[in-house]
Amino acid sequence: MSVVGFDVGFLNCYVAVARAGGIETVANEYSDRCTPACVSFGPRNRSIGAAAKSQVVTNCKNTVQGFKRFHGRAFSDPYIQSLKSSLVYDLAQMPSGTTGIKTRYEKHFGIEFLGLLANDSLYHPPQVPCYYTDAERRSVVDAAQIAGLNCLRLMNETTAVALAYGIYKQDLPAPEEKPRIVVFVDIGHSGYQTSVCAFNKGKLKILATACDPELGGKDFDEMLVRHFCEEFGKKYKLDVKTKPRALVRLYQECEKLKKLMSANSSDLPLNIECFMNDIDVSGKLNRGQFEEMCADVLARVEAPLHNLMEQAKLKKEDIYAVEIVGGASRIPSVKERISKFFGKELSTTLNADEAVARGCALQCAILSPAFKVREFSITDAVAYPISLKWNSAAEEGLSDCEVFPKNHAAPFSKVLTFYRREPFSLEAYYNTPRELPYPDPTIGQFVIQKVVPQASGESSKVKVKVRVNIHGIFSVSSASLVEVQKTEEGEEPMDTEHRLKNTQDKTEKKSDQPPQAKKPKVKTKVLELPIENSPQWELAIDMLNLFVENEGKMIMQDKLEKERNDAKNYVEEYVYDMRDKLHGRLEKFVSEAVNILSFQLEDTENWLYEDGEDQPKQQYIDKLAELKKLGQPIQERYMESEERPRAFDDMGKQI
Ligand code: ATP
Ligand code: MG
Ligand code: K
Repeated sequence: MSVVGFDVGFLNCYVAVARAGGIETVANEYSDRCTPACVSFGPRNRSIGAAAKSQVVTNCKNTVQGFKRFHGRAFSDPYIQSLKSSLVYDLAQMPSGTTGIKTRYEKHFGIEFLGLLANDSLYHPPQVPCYYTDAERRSVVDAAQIAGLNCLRLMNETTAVALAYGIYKQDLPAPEEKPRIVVFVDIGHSGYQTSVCAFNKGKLKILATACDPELGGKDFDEMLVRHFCEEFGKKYKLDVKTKPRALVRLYQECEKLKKLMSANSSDLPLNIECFMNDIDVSGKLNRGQFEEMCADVLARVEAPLHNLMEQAKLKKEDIYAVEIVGGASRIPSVKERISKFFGKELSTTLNADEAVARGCALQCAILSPAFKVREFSITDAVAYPISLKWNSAAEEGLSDCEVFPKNHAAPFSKVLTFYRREPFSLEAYYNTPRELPYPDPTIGQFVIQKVVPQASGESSKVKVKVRVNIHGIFSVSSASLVEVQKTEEGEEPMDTEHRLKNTQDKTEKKSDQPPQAKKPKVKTKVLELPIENSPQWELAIDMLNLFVENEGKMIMQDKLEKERNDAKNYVEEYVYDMRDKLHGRLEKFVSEAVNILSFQLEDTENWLYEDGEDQPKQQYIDKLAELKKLGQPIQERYMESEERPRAFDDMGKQI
């Protein structure tokens, strides 16, 4: 068994494995530690990672990138609708109302289906941006399940970075001392996240997070693309936006140019051959011009930092270090702005690309009994305040209550007490809708079933446990009814309709009854109540099963397709190899049969490009056997003649 940490980015994926010697970032089949977050659908099979990325231009309609932003989003979401026009591939509405992607396969794929990137043992996705909502998180957990992974913990990206930073530090303040406060900044391709974290020996606590989910490397690319579209429009009279292929190529070249500009402030060229209508295009740009055209993007760097410090109620002097990670954190003017904001040099002690994956692998190693890792406790923070509302029996109307305020510690459970005679429902929602990435603040509906009055006819006391779990997902995790069996004197206090009680996981088992309320002759029995859970945009279980089944089929199909292709390649190789040899070292050993074989080889070559281009595997196997039947005797004659002199040699030596 191995435990693996995954950073599935908007653009890039990194995978780290826990080994006896420590954490190691692993390379993919191309010996590259960075794998593009890309899936391409060919006529028969999928390719993933670098193989898929190589098809963004040639198979642009069926090659999907940047799917991270669709998790748990309704198709009708205005954000999703606004993206549609800028995507090369098409989106589709799934039966549940969520977003899917249209591909050349008959089916439309739910995002869960794509988010997985499962390839051998390499890709498991337990990491999300800290600003992900409940629905987005559930979608990623589903994706992991479809990929056949046991997701130990869905981790916030900046929390993973904080763990990677803290676990090896020997000089953290003792538990009773003032904690060391570190700010983490991750700027990737799509999103910008910051968190402020308090470290003591053996533990970390996220104090606050702030972000701009729409600020990242892609925005700088966008500015460059816009600039060159305009320039090429004037210079070459080309309307680049009308040709998806040209546009995709321009994006690729602009990204390269952007990276070069991080290391170089002089004029840099951008050349693309045969760009559109057989025209070669070229342009140039320097860092000063780049910064000027990106002024609006750069101006957005500070707001999340302000927000972060305000939430944490910290002063800049309280900050021990500012650690930056993520590819776009390498842009000099981004660094400058962050550094200026805090009035200090930034630290780059972590690997900017791999820190998230390494932190996730560390977390898995801590959670897994198979590894002995230094104890390190991680307390994360709730991203958006969560409220519950319900129909109030007493007040004849709607009541609500904030159960988890913003930045509340997580994972965490709380118990609410209700007095009811019949089943009732709770609705969980985010109470600051304007903070959310989408308009619908609903988290889910939870119906507490089988509630009955007491034998006396009075309301029953119902305890409901609500929880934000280790993945950062909210649920009503259990409910129970307290049945009072005998009351001889006194009655249960019923002053409040509901009471909120905090029970950190460790102390959960303690009795909820205030000791004074206990009367000696009262006997109570606790009955577990069933809960009907309907989280918003939930992937229904039959859908999930269908996806799991389809994934199995697709893996099988990918495997069969690979075998078919291999069989075809063997035929092709044999044709070229034998043809060379027939004109080379085999020439002397052929009889009239050579002509037949030569013809056959040529025939087969033509066949491979015509009817034989797309045949079942067996056809290629048969074809190869046919050729070998003719080729084998010739090769045998050759082998014999090679062996003969050597045999004499050996005998000669013996004498
Ligand atoms: P996200 O975290 O938003 O989901 P991601 O994890 O895929 O995305 P990263 O791999 O951290 O993103 O960063 C990729 C981005 O960083 C790209 O926009 C890339 O162009 C940019 N980038 C990488 N290296 C450099 C560099 N040297 N200079 C400027 N930008 C860079
Ligand atoms: Mg990232
Ligand atoms: K462990």
